[in-house]
Amino acid sequence: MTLTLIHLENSRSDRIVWLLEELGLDYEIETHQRDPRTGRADAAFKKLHPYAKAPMLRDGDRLLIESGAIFEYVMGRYGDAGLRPDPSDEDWPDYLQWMHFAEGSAMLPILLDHFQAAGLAGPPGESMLAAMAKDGMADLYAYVESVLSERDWFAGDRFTAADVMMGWVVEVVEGRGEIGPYPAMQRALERMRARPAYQRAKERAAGAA
Ligand SMILES: N[C@@H](CCC(=O)N[C@@H](CS)C(=O)NCC(=O)O)C(=O)O
Repeated sequence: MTLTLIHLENSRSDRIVWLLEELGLDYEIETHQRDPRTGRADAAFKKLHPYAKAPMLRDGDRLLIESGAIFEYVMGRYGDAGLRPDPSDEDWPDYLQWMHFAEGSAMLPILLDHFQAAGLAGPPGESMLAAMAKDGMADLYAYVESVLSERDWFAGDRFTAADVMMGWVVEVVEGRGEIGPYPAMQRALERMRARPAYQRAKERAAGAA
């Protein structure tokens, strides 16, 4: 079995590198660059799949897209190293929620705000969409902060794959320069970054060619 992560620099595929390191699996990385002007993936990347988005994972003749699906696929097929609570576990509902929340809810207001700030919805800050994005982000940040104020990890008192999914979202908040008022999010990032698999993933993604 050779797993190949089709990796786009500075993207959601950072999550998959971290997950694969947490699981201790062998894998290769095929790195693609973003167009410096548009931020979009390069032409070779776009030819790989009819809905080419990072991350993509190749396993034999299968090519999967969608972060959460790739998480479930890899852990289901190659073992979860204890990072996926069993349905009988009291933390399972939280685990499920955060696994899906990361892409299903959290990224929407962040992307709306990103695009309106880039002027795609008229003058930045003036459209209805800008107001909607700002409200959505305020709700999102308050919710995540309240949960991380009560516990160390998204799905209870131990690290799970949901922390890898949501950890990337918290890194986006930090990357936007907006994490300052949120000490629980900051502490969560410190805990994540202290994990050896996280550090290996960063080195691996940076060195991948
Ligand atoms: N919900 C999808 C989102 C995938 C997505 O939008 N990926 C971005 C990178 S973070 C991408 O491929 N952008 C480059 C492009 O669209 O050309 C997932 O989690 O996999």
